[in-house]
Amino acid sequence: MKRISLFIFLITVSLINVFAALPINVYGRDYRFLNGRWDAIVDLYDQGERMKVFENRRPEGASDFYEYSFDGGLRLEVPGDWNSQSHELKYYEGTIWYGRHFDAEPKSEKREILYFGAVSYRCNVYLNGKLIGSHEGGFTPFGFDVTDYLKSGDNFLTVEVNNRRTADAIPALAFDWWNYGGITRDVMLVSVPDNYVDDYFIRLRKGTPDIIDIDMKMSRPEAGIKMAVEIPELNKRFEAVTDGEGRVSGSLKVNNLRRWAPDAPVVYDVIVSGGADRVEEEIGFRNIDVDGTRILINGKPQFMRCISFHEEIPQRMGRAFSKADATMLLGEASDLGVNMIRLAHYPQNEYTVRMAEKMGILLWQEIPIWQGIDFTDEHTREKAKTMLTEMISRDKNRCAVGFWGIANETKPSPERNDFLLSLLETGKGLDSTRLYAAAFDLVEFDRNRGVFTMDDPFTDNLDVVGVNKYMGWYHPWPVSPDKAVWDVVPNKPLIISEFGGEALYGQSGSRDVVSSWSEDYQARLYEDNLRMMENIPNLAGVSPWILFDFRSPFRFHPSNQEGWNRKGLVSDRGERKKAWYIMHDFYQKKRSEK
Ligand code: GCB
Repeated sequence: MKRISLFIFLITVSLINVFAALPINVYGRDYRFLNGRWDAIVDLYDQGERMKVFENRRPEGASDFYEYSFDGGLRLEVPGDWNSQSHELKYYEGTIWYGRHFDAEPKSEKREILYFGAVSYRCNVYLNGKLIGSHEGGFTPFGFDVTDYLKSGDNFLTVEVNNRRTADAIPALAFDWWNYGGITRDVMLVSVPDNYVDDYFIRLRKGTPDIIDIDMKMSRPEAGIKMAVEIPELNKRFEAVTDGEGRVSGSLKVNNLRRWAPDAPVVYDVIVSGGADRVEEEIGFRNIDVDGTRILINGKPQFMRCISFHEEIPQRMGRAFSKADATMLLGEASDLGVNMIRLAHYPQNEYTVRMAEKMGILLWQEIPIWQGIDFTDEHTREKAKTMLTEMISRDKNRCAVGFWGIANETKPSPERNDFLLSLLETGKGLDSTRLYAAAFDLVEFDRNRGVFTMDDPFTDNLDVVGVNKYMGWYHPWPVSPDKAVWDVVPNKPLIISEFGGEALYGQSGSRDVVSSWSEDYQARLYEDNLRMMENIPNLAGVSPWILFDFRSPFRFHPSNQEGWNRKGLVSDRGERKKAWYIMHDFYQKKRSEK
């Protein structure tokens, strides 16, 4: 408990940390990776702080001794979760200290930013023995300006990582996926000019096919700095000088713009410059709107053929983090015939988002507000806002992201409503061009009316409503599937954001018995659900749960689950189940209907 309060203290310190710095689009800059094998110390009882492990001392005098050493112990791959790297760490929830040396040659005209793609779940970062900052939240990037802390020659970087579940965390105490801990995404040292392009938001203006709005910011609040956006292929250039806050805003009219769409993933090379800085980007432009119960992409209605996956490679039983991982996950999704992915249940790595964009796959990206969140806790609310801000800040220039998801399966209460409203306010303050969505599991069958309904007035605040409904799995059918009538958010687009059931690949059994855990029952469940969905009047898309079987401590059945949620259309070893083919055919049909 004490330990967690120390973390909270350090994280609070980090909120006022003068070194916190995160230039947008680190991959478009001058950087070097600090990935690789790091030394590690497992600190189950949280003693490292007291021992000052971050000082990385070695005995010098005859009476010196230290009860730790980074040398000769455990080594862990970065990026990577620790759970999949050692059998003993499979269930580990606690602290691990990561340490590594690296050489640096700081240049006087440059600033050096230490960047972390994600650390799960909370961390304190020390450079050459000094605390430089902290972060909480396992799925979003953060960075620190370490220019004044870097030495010429050898430097020692220590990261204290803790993944203990707590009631005030997001997600909180229990969630249906593996609680991977570690430095799970790229670590980079990014070199930028002294005054650098800190941020930009370049997007198509809502409701117009040809006006690109531009907002940019330099790192220093200094007037008179020239900033520019260039799109060579369109022969367009925007130029302006910063105001006293270091900001620039404006727009470009483009007559011959080809818009990005799921079946036409057009992206343009874009060069953003400011002062001595220059960042290379690829940006696509598209409109996304709602018209009654339909979702429009570039003004045309589109039925969303969606799937979800966790950021996990089941074959490796570990977190996905690389381009190769993104290729595998997106490739399997694309084979299913999707035009959209709901990235479950948290922001996933930038490789996945950028690759999806190139492949023409629309994304629903959400923060891990997943059941069991303490909506009464002010700190938790602030954390949620930070996560939302970090997610939007990283991906606001990714046209593939069409939806920001703010919550999954929450129950109405004044506190919940207030919490989610404040998230919407934060989100829309940063980006009002996308659709805001959340997924709910409150649809019930009203026996008096004989219809499926949902009573959650919060849905009024959203553009698109997701419904997770496990008919034939958690809920027996009250009427036959083709007789099911839905009256759920009738005036809005509804996406069935989850449905499905579990089956062990290769297991045959009765099509009528849930507990057969068979591919046959799962296939029938899919047939039934799709039949029901054909009659949902405001249905704008469907998303089976889930592409791959995934690891979850929720799932203890000894022969059918063994720590795996088996709702995948594809097994943990990549084998397609019968239900995969049903979904594939359905998506083929939907595609030809458009
Ligand atoms: C849900 C959750 C999802 C679970 C799924 C299940 O409603 O949103 O995270 O994994 O159900 O398998 O029960």
